[in-house]
Amino acid sequence: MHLWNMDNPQHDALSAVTLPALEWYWKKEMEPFDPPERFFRLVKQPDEDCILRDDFLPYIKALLNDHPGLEFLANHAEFQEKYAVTVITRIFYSVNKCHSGRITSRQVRRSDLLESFSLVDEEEDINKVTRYFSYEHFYVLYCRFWELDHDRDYRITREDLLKYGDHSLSHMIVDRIFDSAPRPFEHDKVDREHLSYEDFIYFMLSEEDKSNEVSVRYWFNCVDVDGDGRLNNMEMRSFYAVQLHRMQCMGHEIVPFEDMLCQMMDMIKPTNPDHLVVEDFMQPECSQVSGALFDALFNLNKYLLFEQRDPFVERQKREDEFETDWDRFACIDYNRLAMEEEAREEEAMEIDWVTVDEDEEEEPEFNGAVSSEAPF
Ligand SMILES: [Ca+2]
Ligand SMILES: [Ca+2]
Repeated sequence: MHLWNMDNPQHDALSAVTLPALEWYWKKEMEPFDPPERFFRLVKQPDEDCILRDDFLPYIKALLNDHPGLEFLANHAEFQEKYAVTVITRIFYSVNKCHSGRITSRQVRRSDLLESFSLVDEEEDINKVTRYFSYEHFYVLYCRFWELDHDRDYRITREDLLKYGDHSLSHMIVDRIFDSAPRPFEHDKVDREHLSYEDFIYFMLSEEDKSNEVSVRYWFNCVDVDGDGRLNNMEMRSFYAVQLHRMQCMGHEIVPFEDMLCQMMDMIKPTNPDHLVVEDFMQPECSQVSGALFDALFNLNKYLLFEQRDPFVERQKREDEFETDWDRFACIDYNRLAMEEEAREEEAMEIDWVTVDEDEEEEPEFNGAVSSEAPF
């Protein structure tokens, strides 16, 4: 309608779509183009040359109204909104690799957006649509954010992020995440003291799957402190020094920097042994090991796991049903959260019984005691 009104100023402005307007639209905007270009033109605003964040909203709203897998969210406007934010941010993470916040026609063409949109249209089990739309993936992302955002102002601080994954990140990488990691939106006024939920999604997707191009660039950017596009010994050594200190404090056997680096270089086999460039991490045989170097530099818990890895578990991992490390992580973490939630519910029921038995009249005072619970 907007397009028609812009293109036909000689007519009275339309307030509803008429058949001639629809035919005109089809002939002008759809018929001459192939499916990816049609998708692009349909989603973007008529006077823009790229897709912006809010352009996906009407489609996610329609999905929330019609998809059987999302029916149970019908009376929870707040979670519907968070679901939409999550799906849209995940789309930008994978499709808008340059993180400009503007998806171009070329990016649509090189992405799996069309397949994902048509899959979610056909597939009744929303959790099978692991690209962008899975409810379980949303649940995991949002619960993890909720756990850290204890004051409920919808943003997290450096202190909060240090608690992520059982305090697995070093303070040095947390500072770099806040100071220089890519952010999805609001580029002109980035709040470097906080991470929004959208920023957190970028962080968490990168943290839990270090084997794809977007996450490699995310972490590379964080460790490349001088920004020259190379990871040199000094940069890696300074991150590793913080890890060494933590290993010592916790009484773990320490691995000297040179030994760690030597082991990593043997796996990554960079073109130039003096420094690493992003392309070194992108070699196909490298995708499963490149994350190990990043973990060695800033994620103590994962590095210790890597050091003690069990070849049997490694093989199982390679042969399981999951396409990506993120899918595997999200499935395991969803089950963990669901079990915790179940245990909490059982506990709450027991408390209820006790209250009813002992002190029936005071029961209403229990309201409000649930603020630390997960949001669902
Ligand atoms: Ca907060
Ligand atoms: Ca550098």
